Amino acid sequence: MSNHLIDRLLAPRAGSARPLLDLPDGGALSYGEFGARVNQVARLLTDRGLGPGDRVAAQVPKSWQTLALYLGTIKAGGVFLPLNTAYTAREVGYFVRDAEPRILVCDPGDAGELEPLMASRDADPGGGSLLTLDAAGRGSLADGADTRDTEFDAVPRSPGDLAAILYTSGTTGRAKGAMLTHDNLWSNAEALTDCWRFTVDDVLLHALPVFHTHGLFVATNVLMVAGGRMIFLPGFRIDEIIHCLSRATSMMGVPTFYTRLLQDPRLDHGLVRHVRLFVSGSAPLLAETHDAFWERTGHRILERYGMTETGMNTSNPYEGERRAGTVGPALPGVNVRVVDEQGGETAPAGEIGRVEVRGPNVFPGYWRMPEKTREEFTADGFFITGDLGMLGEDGYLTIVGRSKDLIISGGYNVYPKEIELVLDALPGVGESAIIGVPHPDFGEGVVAVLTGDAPPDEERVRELVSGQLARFKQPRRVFHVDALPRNSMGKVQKNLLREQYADAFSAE
Ligand code: MCA
Ligand code: AMP
Repeated sequence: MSNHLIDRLLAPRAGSARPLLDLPDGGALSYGEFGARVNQVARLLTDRGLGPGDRVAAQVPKSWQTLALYLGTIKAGGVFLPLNTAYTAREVGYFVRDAEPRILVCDPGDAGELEPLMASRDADPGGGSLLTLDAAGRGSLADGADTRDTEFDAVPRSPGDLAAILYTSGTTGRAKGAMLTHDNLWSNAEALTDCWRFTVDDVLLHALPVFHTHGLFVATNVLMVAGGRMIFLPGFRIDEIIHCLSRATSMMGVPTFYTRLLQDPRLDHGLVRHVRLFVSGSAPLLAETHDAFWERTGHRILERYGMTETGMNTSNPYEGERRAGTVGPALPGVNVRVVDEQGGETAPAGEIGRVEVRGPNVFPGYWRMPEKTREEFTADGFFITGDLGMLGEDGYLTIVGRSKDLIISGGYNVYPKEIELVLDALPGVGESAIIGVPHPDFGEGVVAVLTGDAPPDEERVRELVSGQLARFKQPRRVFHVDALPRNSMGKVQKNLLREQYADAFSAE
């Protein structure tokens, strides 16, 4: 038996001198050098007791060593569990208790705080389940890998075995681990490489974080399947992006990348003369952003639609019309349908309903949550996305809203319930409602509306929640009201609040 993902993603270019990564320090790494590092990491993890199906959780800054950790884990038969670097120790604690990783890798600066989480697991053979990796790619993971053999026989894994778990928060406030199989990742990478025409000649500008599907699987896997190279940046810094764009052939980003680029006078046709493709996703790209980018650069941004649970589902075409405001037709092999809101009949073309998907990209379920998994699939095997959309006669999907209570801020998902639970427990707060309203940079910004005898002001709320919630989830505006508006069923009318506070960020 083979290792399904590794055999397809890495093995074809094992030992190759072809460049894979251009690094921020000016260095570069070939496929062969990267593959050798993956082997060293796989060996280290195995020596530390990692067995098939064991989880490796990682809350580490972006570096090429993070990518080696991702594929080293999978090559060693493990399951990779990346965590947003913005999460607090309290948030990480939940994931560790829920997923029970064999190994946790963190920034050396966080080791003191996170060590107790793993202390109980330290009786494992090889000892020491906490490893460290910093932004420069140094730490005990790197030190341990340095001395290991550069050869490693991949641990056999079949298409249906787990390769990764990615947590997504839920409407109940409790995060769920989406289990992704080797074939979920492989089938999606293969389809996208083909649809978007990635080849060995591609140079992808990679400025996304590598703890989410977009930056980790879509960008990285696609480039590796194609045999192309990546300009691997730690994050989105406009000067660096402008500098690197002149030698890139492609970029993948969230809408904020594009609105920030448009604000920079250096963006013009000349700057992007080598670029053949700009891709946007993770949040809605406004038609006005699409049009403005076209006017400034001559490029029509290709918008696609996906989810953590499903990878990518639809994409505007590489050749053919890239229609602003739509996310294009279903990818080959993926079934997308829109059903009426009661979940009954397929909605006629042009009518709004629930978006449901089925295909090799769709995850098998949530980690240790069989009930929740059952609720989110239909009897005929479609995953209920929680998005509302409509399909045109020609198969183009338009996402018009969400039935799930979700805010997307700069491409990060924020689930109101999780924040409301924290705010409701603060002294002086009666109850809280969290809403998302238009934000000029992040698309949507988080606003809290509070009731109570003496509710805390904006600054105090920030202080009180800082150890509990990652910064991107914290309310950027706080308003006080006597009572929250409710309908006759007693449900908070968030639509009214969204209207009332629609201009909360208009001055930014
Ligand atoms: C940073 N901050 C944010 C966000 N990012 N606040 C709200 N929303 C955000 N997204 C806060 C910081 O805490 C800080 O707050 C201040 O903003 C500046 O932080 P900084 O690090 O300088 O921000 P940045 O580097 O400019 O980041 C903005 C960003 C970044 C480039 C838009 O958030 C980003 O790379 N987002 C991409 C997310 C992504 O990859 N999503 C894909 C997941 P303060 O100063 O007040 O402390 S979805 C997915 O994978 C699905 C499957 C899909 O379809 O793709
Ligand atoms: P996540 O759970 O972080 O993977 O976020 C997935 C959600 O992001 C989807 O269910 C959509 O609501 C949203 N999303 C992703 N891509 C797009 C897009 N191109 N347009 C609109 N919404 C999108």
